[in-house]
Amino acid sequence: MAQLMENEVFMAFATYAAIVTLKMMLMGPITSYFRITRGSFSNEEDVARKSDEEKKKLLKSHPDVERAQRCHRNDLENIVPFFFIGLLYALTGPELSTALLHFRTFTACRLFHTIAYIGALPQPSRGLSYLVGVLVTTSMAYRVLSTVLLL
Ligand code: GSH
Repeated sequence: MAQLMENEVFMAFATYAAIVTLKMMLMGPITSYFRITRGSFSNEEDVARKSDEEKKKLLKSHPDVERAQRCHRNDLENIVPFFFIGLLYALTGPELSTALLHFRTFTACRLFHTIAYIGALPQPSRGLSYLVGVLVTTSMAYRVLSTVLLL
């Protein structure tokens, strides 16, 4: 582990993996914020102290809460694969500049995807950020597979 931490590509991966993981974790508090400000809860116990009339109003979905949840799910669909593929990719010994290009592009794409999704920006902004992120992960997977298959 100590040896890995001296490897520049692995250090770069650890940095960007931590950034996108923290970004994904931020979706929880963002969803909570929308729940509280929009008055939208899904569990009886969350509104236990309210009157029956208030409960009826609060126990309903809200488009902003659902949007934040979809954004969170999309992060899971993309950041979890980036984490595993990126780790394997870092172990294949790529050039630092190429690795940084992959990690930075993916990170920028996921940050922008969240801004586009939560801000409801016009398409194809969100679609493009998603697509470029997928291409980055696919490119890293290609390097992993070609390295392993040539061994
Ligand atoms: N699970 C995704 C979906 O249902 O849309 C697969 C395709 C995807 O991730 N598309 C991007 C997206 O932001 C670009 S359009 N989808 C919205 C979402 O996952 O809620």
